[in-house]
Amino acid sequence: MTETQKTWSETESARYRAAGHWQGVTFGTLLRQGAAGHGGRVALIDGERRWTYADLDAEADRVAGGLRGLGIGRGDRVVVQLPNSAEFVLVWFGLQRLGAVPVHAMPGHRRREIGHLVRVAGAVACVVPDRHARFDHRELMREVRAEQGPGGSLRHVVVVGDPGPDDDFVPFEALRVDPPSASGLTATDSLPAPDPGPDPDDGGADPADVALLLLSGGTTGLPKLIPRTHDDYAYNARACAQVCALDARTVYLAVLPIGFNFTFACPGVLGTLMAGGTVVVAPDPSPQTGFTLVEREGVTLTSLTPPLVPHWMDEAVSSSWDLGSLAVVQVGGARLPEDHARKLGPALGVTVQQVFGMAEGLINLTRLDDPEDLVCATQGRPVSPDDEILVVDTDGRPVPDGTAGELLTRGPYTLRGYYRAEEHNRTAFTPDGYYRSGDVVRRLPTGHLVVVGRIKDQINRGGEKIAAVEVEEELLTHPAITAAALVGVPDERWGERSVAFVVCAGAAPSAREVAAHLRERGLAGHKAPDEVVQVPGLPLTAVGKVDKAALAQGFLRP
Ligand code: OOB
Repeated sequence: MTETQKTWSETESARYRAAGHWQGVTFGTLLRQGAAGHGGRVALIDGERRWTYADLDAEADRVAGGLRGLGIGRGDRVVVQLPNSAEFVLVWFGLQRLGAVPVHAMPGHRRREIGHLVRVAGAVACVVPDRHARFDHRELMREVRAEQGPGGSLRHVVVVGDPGPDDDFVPFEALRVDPPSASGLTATDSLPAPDPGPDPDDGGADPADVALLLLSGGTTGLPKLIPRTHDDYAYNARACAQVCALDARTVYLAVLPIGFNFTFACPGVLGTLMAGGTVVVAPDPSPQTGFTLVEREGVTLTSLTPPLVPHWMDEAVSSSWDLGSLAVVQVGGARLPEDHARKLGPALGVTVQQVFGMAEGLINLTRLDDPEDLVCATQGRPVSPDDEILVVDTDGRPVPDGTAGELLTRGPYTLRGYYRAEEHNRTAFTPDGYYRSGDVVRRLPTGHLVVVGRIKDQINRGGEKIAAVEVEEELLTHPAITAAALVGVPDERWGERSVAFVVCAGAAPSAREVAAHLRERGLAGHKAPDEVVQVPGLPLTAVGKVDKAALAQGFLRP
């Protein structure tokens, strides 16, 4: 297939290289360098299991050996749907070692999302847990495979844990094959002996190649894929690490889903590993689990979404945890109420950092030495001096600082086009390459941005993004529903919750029934509306679009 992936121009690329942003090093090589530089230091901790940099490097080789034995190589896409565990990191670097491309799925994704990702990415394999959160991912993979049919791209399913009765599901353990160069011995092995790759560090990948595919929050049908290159994503992590002053003493606790861009590279897992620090994986986001790990491992940095903040504060003040090592807590993904921002620092004895980022690229951080008012009342400023920001009115004209407008951005780590989405790319970017974020912001003279709203048709439920259109289309497949609009309304706990306004000939289904229907359709659970409200008809704007503002307002004044 000929691909016309939109990317940076030669001039821009040269500029980003000259500035030192793009360093021309792939992730496979970065890990090798890490092992050479601080091989004996602890890189990764998951429960009782620990990997030094040297271990992680050797493990990446083993995983790569097994994946190569399956025929996976440079440029191949592999959907990785793993919960917070060391295996995510091992698989990720194993793929990087081959120049293959992980697609970051979320643990909550179901048949619709995973099937879509496999199709759009043309994925050759999926890596899943056996079971997670009382859900059997092998069952999900059987369904996805059946849907793909014999002509589909999917050739392998790798299962971390028990592969179950399907004899063609590959157990992750059997995948770990020592490369022939290392010892001449193979760890396990019914699998064919691996061929040595063209380059043992990264499968011969070019730093300008796509290194991973992230998921967009989405405003259209199903999630779009965001191509991130080695050069751009390494810079994303490094620039964030610099702002956060990471070094070899950093101990980062991954609380949010590890495949989430925030957790993985802002600075997160990658930023910490690139600084020679230690990553600790939290199996769940509860403050009890988090604080236990802070005490045990001396965690210095972590990141949360706003709905977790009150729980973490309550636990910190009501029990006697020793949180002395914890220096910085980042909060992002959705708007953090200013009041919570002010209380969080004193409650945990930490410096708070607000993070306004997007999988598409641009990351804004408040600085560790910013005055309290900027930390608590803004969502930070761009991490790179070469991030270009425009705040524009509805005609696309720049507005003065202090005035609200849509945020447009381009720069050294912001995409120029979604993956295989030419049609969508025509409207998602300006002709000169700015990404239209759909966020409404005010810029202060300091460069800090305040997120004041959104023009994209998306609901942000405590950091989890829901594309209204996607859910509306699914709601219409319910036999009782003839018209539907999904609207976000303010919510104490989530910041925003989703309300489905439905038109029905008879009685409307309950929220429970709707949730069951959407689950049946294969949709991730967080997309089910929190409430279902029956209306006689959907109000329209002057131009004939559904008037969501009116629906939301009517909801506030019952
Ligand atoms: C992060 O990434 P995504 O791709 O899940 O969502 C991006 C969108 C932004 O366009 C904005 O609408 C919203 O999430 N958002 C915020 C926010 N952080 C993200 N809205 C208000 N305040 C904030 N602090 O959510 C993401 C990626 C990397 C780092 C952090 C968050």
